[in-house]
Amino acid sequence: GQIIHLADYRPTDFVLERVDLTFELDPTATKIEARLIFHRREGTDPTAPLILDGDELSLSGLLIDQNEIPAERYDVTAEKLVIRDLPESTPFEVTVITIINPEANTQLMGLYRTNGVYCTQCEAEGFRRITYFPDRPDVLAPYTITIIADKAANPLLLSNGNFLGGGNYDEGRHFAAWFDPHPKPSYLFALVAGDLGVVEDTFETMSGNEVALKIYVEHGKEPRAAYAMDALKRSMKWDEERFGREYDLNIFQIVAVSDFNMGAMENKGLNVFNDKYVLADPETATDQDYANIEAIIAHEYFHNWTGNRITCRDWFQLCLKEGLTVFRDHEFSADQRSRAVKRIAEVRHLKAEQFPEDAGPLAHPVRPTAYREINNFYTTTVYEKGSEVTRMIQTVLGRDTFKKGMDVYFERHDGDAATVEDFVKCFEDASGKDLKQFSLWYHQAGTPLVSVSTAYDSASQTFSVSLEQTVQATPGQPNKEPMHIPLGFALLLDNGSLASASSVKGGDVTGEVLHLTERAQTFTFGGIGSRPVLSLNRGFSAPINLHFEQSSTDLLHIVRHEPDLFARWQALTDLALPVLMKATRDVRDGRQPEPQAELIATLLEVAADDTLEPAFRAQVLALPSEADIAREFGSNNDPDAIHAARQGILADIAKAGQATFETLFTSLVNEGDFTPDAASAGRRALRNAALSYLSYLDGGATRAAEAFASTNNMTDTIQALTVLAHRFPGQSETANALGAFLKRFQDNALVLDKWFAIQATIPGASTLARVKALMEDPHFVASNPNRVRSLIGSFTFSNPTGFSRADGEGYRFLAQQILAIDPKNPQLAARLLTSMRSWRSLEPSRAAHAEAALSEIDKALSLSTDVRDIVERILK
Ligand code: B3K
Ligand code: ZN
Repeated sequence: GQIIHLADYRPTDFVLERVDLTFELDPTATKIEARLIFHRREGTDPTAPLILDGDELSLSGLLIDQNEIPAERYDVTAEKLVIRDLPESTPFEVTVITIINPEANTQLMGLYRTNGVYCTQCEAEGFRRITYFPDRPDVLAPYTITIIADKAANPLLLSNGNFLGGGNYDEGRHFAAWFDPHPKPSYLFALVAGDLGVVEDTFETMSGNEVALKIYVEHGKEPRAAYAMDALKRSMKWDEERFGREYDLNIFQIVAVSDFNMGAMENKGLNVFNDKYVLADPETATDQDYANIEAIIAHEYFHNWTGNRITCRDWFQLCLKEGLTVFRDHEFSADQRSRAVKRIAEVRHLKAEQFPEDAGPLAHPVRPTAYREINNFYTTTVYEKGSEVTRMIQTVLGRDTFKKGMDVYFERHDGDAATVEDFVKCFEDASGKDLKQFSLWYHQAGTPLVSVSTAYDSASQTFSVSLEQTVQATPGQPNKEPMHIPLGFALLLDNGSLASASSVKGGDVTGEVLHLTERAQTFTFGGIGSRPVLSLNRGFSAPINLHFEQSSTDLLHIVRHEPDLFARWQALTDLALPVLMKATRDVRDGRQPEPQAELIATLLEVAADDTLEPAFRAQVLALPSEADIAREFGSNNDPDAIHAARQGILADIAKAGQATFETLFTSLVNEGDFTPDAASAGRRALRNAALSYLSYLDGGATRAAEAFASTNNMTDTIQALTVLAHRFPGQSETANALGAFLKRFQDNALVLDKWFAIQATIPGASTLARVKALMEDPHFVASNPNRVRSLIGSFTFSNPTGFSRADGEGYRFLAQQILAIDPKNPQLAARLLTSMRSWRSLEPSRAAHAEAALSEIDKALSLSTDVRDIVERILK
């Protein structure tokens, strides 16, 4: 694959007016007749040929206006169909007939079969695996779809839009026709056919239209779709209330399938979901599963406006729909749950996934300018940093003006394939502000580092804050411009109240936001009667690293007095990280780590504070992860030292807090039936955090085994099983519990995924052997992406001591797996390979092993473009 550049964008020579597709479904030879009406775009070369994309297609017919095209007027190659001598000014109809083999489609792109169900995935470039087509997001048309199939095997025939009608044919076949009036790009096309159960409901939109809601799942699993349906209705209501966006067809359908490369897909009116993000009940789903379902159902639904009604001009603009839609789903979840706890979880995720990407060889801007394989750009930078950039627009303009800008965007660009520049312009027009410097957030890769120092002068009653920003070089971007960084802040006084300055000099401050726009800038606040404590980047207003050597006294002041819970959590993290790093250095250098009375006392104070919500206390007790510590070091990492140091501190906390943890564990039992609401989930989280600490004390395994045996919901079951497996991997309690769990849930694929993941994340060098053995287990299904991710992905992404074992065997194992998976499913292989993205930050001997394993992959002769692209960028 060659490199595609944003600068080369130009519109197509032909305008597509209408699409009419007929599918004759067959497991190994499906026939597709595509009738496409085009006209030549005004002002383009009247001799230009029509160029259509294709991939692994067999062409069995080609006509213009119903007449066969003579062979000398067209060429077919592996990737293109080129047709010449087309009419200069009149519209014409091209008929393309192709034959494809859904059963043989292991890439899960285009039309494929999963558990006997026909299903499609077209984003980004899967439609070209169905028929020859201008397969790019700026070609929009209304679609009419006819599906013909065997009725007994496929009672259900679904596509986008509204149902037109259907009927029976001879030989046991039947057909259904669908029409989607909203012009859409091919990546939003979907077809599903098979035999599935359905859960139905209705929604009345704000202008009184009734929408039929249907969620299709495997027969027998209908009760497990109730929560997804509830989340869907709440999402539809929320988008009306918050953004004035109403649904626009008379039916909205979701299909859950078990083989899917990602989470879900927002096809117009017919979302296709990984069943992991649809199916839930108390017995089989954790609180995290419920939260994920709610967020992803909302995300895909919100795409109906941000993605579908307004789509992307080209794939460089991916963040236009993804970053914006993640922001919308974050806001939705924050409104449904606890805003502060949701924000903590978002920032944890951003720092764990996006910061390492931005600091390593795969760093790219939120709006990239070149790619080789677009599937490799569905990244946390495009999604999560893209969301943070949208959030910053709201922070810079204020919530009301942001809403006005969104209204302008929906009004101005409905029906368009738009760009990031179009989007930003709407906010400039709504606010009258120039967002040129702000837009660097879309164009400059890398996480800015802001260094802070403060000074208080009692004579002049001024408090000054000096800030300096730098952004490190990233691939292709050696030099960076200063960015506009909106920093939420508060000045906390001794008595816990907030100071309000009588004047500000040195820069722009609006409300509670300080705008850093220069490379170095000092803000001076006047009328401050006593030395305040600065709380900076409140709510994580900007996705940056802060270098601010705040005293532990000041941090403790924030922990106790900040009205903003997120800022309290941030301050606790800032207290804990240096302690964990110091302990890591001690372990590495063979010293005994010092006791950490102050940190431990503070954590226990928060843990026992019943005025704070349990979910927040659970987040605090989780401490920074091993990956957080590694990221903070940035280089020369030894995962074993990090693990040992962190375990030592956890054990110290457990000892000091035994009484507190006993109380939490016994008192936080939810009364009555299980409910997945945020408050109940928070109590479970805190109780399980206590259980985890208690495992460091005498009788820990017995207690965890008892907890495991007495749970009535999957959250508690998984937490107890994780404690057993991770803390006592070799003990009989663990073997018994793993065995009992397998026996009970062996018929439930999604629960089995958890069984594999727990074992794959057992710390230590011996887990590799366990992972290899589990690959031979009859329950391991190599063709199922969820299963591969749960075993191999959990191991490589979430088990630092197991994967990065000192002898490099973990990396060699991954290289073998990549080479085995790539020929069948390149997207899955490429995604797994990104678990190596931080290899250069390892200590030299592990880094050498990692490089050698990567070179093994690089040397392979027939890599997919997906893996080729990642391995070359990662090694560069
Ligand atoms: N838009 C899809 C992702 C498609 C990934 C293609 N490799 C799901 C989502 O972001 O909502
Ligand atoms: Zn999305």
